[in-house]
Amino acid sequence: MMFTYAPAPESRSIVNIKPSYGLFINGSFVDGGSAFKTINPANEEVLAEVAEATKEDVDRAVKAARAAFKTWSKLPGKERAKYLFRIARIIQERSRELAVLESLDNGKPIKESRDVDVPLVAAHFFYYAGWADKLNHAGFGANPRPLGVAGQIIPWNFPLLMLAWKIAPALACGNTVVLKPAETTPLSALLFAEICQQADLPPGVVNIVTGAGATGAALVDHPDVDKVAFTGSTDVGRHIAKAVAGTKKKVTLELGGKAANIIFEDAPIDQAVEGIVNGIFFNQGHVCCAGSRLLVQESIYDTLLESLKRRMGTLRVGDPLDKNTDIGAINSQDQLKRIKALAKIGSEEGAEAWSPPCELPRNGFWFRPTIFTGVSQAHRIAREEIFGPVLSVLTFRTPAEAIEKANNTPYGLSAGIWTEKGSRILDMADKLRAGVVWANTFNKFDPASPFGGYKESGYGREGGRHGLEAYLAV
Ligand code: TXE
Repeated sequence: MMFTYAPAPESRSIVNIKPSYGLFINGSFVDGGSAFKTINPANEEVLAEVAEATKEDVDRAVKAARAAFKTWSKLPGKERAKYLFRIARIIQERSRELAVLESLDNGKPIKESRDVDVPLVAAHFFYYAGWADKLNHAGFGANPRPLGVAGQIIPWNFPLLMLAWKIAPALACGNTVVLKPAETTPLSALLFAEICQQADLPPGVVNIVTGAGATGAALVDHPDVDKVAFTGSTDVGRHIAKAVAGTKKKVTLELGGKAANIIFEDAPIDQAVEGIVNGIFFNQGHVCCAGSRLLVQESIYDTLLESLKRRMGTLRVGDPLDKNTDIGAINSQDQLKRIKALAKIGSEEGAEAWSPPCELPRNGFWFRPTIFTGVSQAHRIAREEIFGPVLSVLTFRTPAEAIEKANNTPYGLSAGIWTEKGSRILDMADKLRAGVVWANTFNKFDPASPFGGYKESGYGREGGRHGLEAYLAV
């Protein structure tokens, strides 16, 4: 899908951030109890105070969603589609504002929020708007029914995009929603709430409750929630799976990853280097499907590493609102601590770290793009999700060894293959235990493509036709 964009939205003044925000319940912003601060991770400036939803607030939101479900679920699909198309168009109209706000609250480079996140958000609403009146006899039964109230919990790495992945299919199928954004990135969800008002979405169809883990837990535990959709850490995912076991609730979990990006000797090196850089440094490596394990065929190891280091030397780390920035800020102090701790373990276990020389801003949370060489499969940096701009480099000799190493992980979300040989791509894609396999590209997303994992990466699929199944009683 193609969109036309206005000039670079590098100015902070494009967005009007209020000093404080309430909860969005039943179509209005309402007071919540206590408040927490959300900060700009690039300079630690407080952006706004946001209400922390209590159990009672979550109950109010679920009740509003339940009441709205009665009429929303009965609307003809083509009427629901009109609202979703309207939301998609407003997202396009307000794309500069959304992109700047997302970069301020999250720390991601403006060229990513402007050219990747926000266009994909609009594309998801357009895509699922198109489905809303085509559900009957589309393989879900003659007259598929929505599940009811969906409780949706999303992380901080793609705040608006994860919201779109969750809200667009849920609404298209006739469900109503209570969504909790992550505590470090609540602002774009609150701007989305304003967009729902602007689109005249009936009150209660979308409710946004801000807060930390306890707010999420209250949503998961609420007896009148019919479906829980979660994207986040494997630990919290496990906890949620236990909490909903034995209840009426359906659940989908999209958890961590440790993807292998596999480079064969016949791959076009320059293209592969771009794919490696995109695979691990896009969004500071805060990506569940990041290509965080590089598997290089031994015969090209030296050439590839030399090209990769040269390319890394050109990456610009710094102000997320500068349109030339390639790598922005780490989203939070906690995440920076996690990245530093694992990188330290990498060095202690004997791997060798390398980063290009680059100056980091004085305030805020920053981590240099880093590669570790001399990594073995037993090293923790080869096994655990780092969720930062840190790449572990391993080697292989044969395709069989590449598959064995790529699959040697508790996760199973994504993988990449770089080779000129079509037959090898098909063979590898079949043998890789990963929900998504990219060939000669990486981190490519489309609303029509299902996304989700195997093993400890979770279960259920989002995106495409499969994404609808998660919100229908089929
Ligand atoms: O995740 P959490 P965190 C991984 C990544 C990262 C690690 C920790 O490896 O380093 O997780 O990140 C809400 N009941 N991913 O601590 O805690 C929370 O408020 C219900 C991968 O930020 O899982 C937020 O909205 N909800 C991942 C959301 O869960 C709870 C993206 C995610 O936060 C809750 C993010 C509870 N008990 C982190 N506790 C991916 N798959 O993309 C917290 N939450």
